[in-house]
Amino acid sequence: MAGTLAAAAGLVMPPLAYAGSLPRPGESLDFRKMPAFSTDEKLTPYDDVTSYNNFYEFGTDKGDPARYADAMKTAPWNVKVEGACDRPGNYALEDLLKPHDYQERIYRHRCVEAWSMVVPWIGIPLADMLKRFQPTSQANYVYFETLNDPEQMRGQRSAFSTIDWPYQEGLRMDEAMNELSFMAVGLYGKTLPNQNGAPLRLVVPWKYGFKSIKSIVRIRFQEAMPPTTWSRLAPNEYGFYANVNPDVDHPRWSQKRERRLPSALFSANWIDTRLFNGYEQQVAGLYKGMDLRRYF
Ligand SMILES: Nc1nc2c(c(=O)[nH]1)N[C@H]1C(S)=C(S)[C@@H](COP(=O)(O)O)O[C@H]1N2
Ligand SMILES: [Mo]
Repeated sequence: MAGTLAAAAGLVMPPLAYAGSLPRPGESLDFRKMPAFSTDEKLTPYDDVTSYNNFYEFGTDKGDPARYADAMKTAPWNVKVEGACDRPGNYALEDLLKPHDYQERIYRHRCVEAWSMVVPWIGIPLADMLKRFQPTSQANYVYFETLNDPEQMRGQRSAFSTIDWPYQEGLRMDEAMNELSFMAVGLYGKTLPNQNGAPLRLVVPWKYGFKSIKSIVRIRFQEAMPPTTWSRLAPNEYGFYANVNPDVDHPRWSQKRERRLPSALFSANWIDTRLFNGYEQQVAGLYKGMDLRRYF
């Protein structure tokens, strides 16, 4: 009986390959290059992008995610959409991605720890995805959550972990709808390696890297500013906004410069950090009249 139903629903047929469908891990993606969202800067090599990571669910060492993230199962993958929107639901990843064409965007990525990379991401504009859920006028903020599964994520099992899982992030609605905000499914032309946040991760290039939450399983539209992992852990060090700003130092180090990867710690390739990570033209308007020292 179950077999008959599955056959009737087409579930036993091999899935057809079409633009926008979800390819298998490590598979090449079809995408359009986007000259308006690119840079002349040298790309950080694939090996560095995929072996020097922050993904505390798998440990705090930069090599831990590449070492351990394969234990995470990324298919099937569902994303719960809830809160102030007209189209809430529990969506299969394929259905979320199906209507969209993939773009390549080459963005700078600036970690709050003062290292940076240049990454060719593949994905879709966040605004295009969020609009489909029809957020209501109550939706002032959008909240994101990472998978919480200690069996698959050894960092969540660690007794030394200070993070209250799941990892949480959020954006003001106008930030989320900005043309730069991006939902990535791949990098370097292929689906995301697990250590980079497979199968779906946010990329917000004018903000410190911790805003770019990985392996997303929940999206919620809400009226109030959501709690976020790092601002809860150390509110005097990490704010909700987390805009890259060389004039607002971290309490324990300067943010004026950054170490561009690849670079060894002691023969480091230091460059000046730019306001909004060099994306001032696209995003400065979002913060007009706001004191960036107070709203850091
Ligand atoms: N769920 C989750 N998302 C996360 C993190 C994390 O620990 N857990 N680390 C953040 C930080 S601090 C950075 S710098 C980027 C790193 O992304 P990358 O490893 O793809 O370069 O992921 C961000 N997203
Ligand atoms: Mo980071």
